[in-house]
Amino acid sequence: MTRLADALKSTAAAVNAELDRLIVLPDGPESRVHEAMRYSSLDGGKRLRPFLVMQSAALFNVAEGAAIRVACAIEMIHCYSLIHDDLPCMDNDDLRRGRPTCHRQFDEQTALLAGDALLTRAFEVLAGEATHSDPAVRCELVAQLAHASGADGMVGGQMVDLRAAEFTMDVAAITRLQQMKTGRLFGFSCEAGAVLGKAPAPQRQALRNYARDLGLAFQIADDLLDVEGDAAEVGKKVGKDADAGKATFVSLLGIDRAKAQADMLATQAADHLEPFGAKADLLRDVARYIVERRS
Ligand code: GRG
Repeated sequence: MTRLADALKSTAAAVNAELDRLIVLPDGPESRVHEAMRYSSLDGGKRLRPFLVMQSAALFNVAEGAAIRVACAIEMIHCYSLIHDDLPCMDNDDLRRGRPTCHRQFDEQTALLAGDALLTRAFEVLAGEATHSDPAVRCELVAQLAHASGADGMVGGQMVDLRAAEFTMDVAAITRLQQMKTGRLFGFSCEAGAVLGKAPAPQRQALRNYARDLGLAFQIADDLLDVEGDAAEVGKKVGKDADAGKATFVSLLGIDRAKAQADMLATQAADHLEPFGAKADLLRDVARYIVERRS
């Protein structure tokens, strides 16, 4: 998988360089929030969502300079969600991406504001003319990202997660929760290239199908890492789900069936890419990587 490792590395470098340009440090006292935004978004993470944006955009020969802005916008949303998820009122975590969480490094108020500011900056970037010459395309990206990350998507999924003890969380309920909480951002990332490239409906649908299976495979792998992973390697605390008595794919299916399910979903995800031929090979590779990763 050197081909994938090299491609992930080069996307991460491009994302870092663009985020560095997009989140500048001003002179005034407000610079503390910019510092916290940079702390939590530069130099860290696997950059999976940006990678999916860049690869889906490449399928339609979209200019890299446009795609990288969308890649950074989705990463900003993802980083905001991690900052807020780590806060004392949520998971109260000390470690993220192998470093102190934002509120530990700065303080709770600054972390809250840094998350808010990354969230809003993401939409400012999408709305910028450099993202696409057609305002209708920019508008569609803004609307889709808002839908994916808001109360009908990631935030809604987090709400269901917080209320999980009130309901019977069977496999169907966990699947719905995870599709909202993590799946929708993967969905946006995979479809964004098709939106930028004004791709026809069947190709957009193929990418949506790929994203649906990939997102679930990712979440099952994440649940497995929480049981089997090593905190130093994963870069965050593990064993949290069991400690919290949470129902997960692993607690419901058991380790072996969860692994088999993740493996089947990764294969199925790759199968949806058939219309794109060899051009989608890196997207196929990443589906496999997502279930085999150690962090
Ligand atoms: C408005 C308070 C408030 C919250 C926003 C917190 C939140 C809504 C949603 C939580 C979303 C969340 C943290 C989901 C977990 C998804 C997940 C497994 C993240 C880790 O993703 P990776 O493995 O991480 O891609 P890296 O570090 O590689 O980017």
